[in-house]
Amino acid sequence: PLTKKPFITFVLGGPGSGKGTQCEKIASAFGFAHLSAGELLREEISSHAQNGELIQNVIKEGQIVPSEITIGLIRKAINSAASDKILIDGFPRCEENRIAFEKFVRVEPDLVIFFECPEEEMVKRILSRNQGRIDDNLETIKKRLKVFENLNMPVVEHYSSKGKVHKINATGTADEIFDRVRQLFVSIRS
Ligand code: UP5
Ligand code: MG
Repeated sequence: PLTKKPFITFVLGGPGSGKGTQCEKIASAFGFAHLSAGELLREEISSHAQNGELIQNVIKEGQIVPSEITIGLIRKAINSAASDKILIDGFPRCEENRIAFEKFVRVEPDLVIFFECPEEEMVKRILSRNQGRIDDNLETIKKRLKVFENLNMPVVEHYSSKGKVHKINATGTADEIFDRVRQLFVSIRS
C-alpha cells in the first residue's frame, strides 16, 4: 500500500498520441506530479539497474514489462512525488497490469484520460521525434500499435464501463489539444 492517499489520474492513449506532451502541460498548469511509466523504465536501463537488460529487451520488442517491475517503480515514485495529485502516464498497459496495480497498491484511479488519435498521425509523430529511443523505428512501432489495440484498449473499456474515462480528441496542435484537456481539469477543480 501507499504511504499517503493521492488523487490518481491514469493517462492512456496509443504510442505517440501525446501523453507525455500533455502531461507536462497539466503538471505545470495544475500542480500535478507527472510519472511516466515508460520514463521510469528507461531510467532503469540507463542506470544499469538489475532488471535493466530485461526491460530493454521488452521495450525493443514493443511488449509489456512484467507488472511487478513497473508497479515497484510507480509505487516508489508516488511515495516520493512532490504533489499528492498524480498523473500516471502510460500505465496500466494491459488488464494484468491493472489488476496487479489494484491488488498491490490498493488504489483505483480517480480519473482516466484517453487520448484518441489516428494511427497514421501517431506513426508520423513518433518517426519525427529523433530522440534515440530504441523503440522509435517502424518495425517496433507496428508492434507497439498492436499491443496497444489488443491489450491496452481493454483497460480503457474497463474504466469506461465504470464511468471514469474522459476521452479527448488528440488531433491538432499540442496547444489545441491542451485547450480540451484544460477544460476537463478546470471542471474537476471546481
Ligand atoms: N507531438 C506531441 N503532440 C503533438 C501534436 N499535437 N502535434 C504534432 N506533434 C506532437 O509525443 C510523441 C511525439 O509527437 C513527440 O515528439 C512530440 O513532441 C510530438 P509524446 O507526447 O511523446 O507522446 P506519447 O503518447 O507520450 O508517446 P510515447 O512514444 O511516449 O508513447 P508510448 O506509449 O509508446 O511510450 P511509453 O514511454 O509510454 O512506453 C514505451 C514502452 O515501455 C512500451 O512500448 C512498453 O514496451 C514499455 N512500457 C511497459 O512495458 N509498461 C509500462 O507501464 C509503460 C511502458
Ligand atoms: Mg511518452
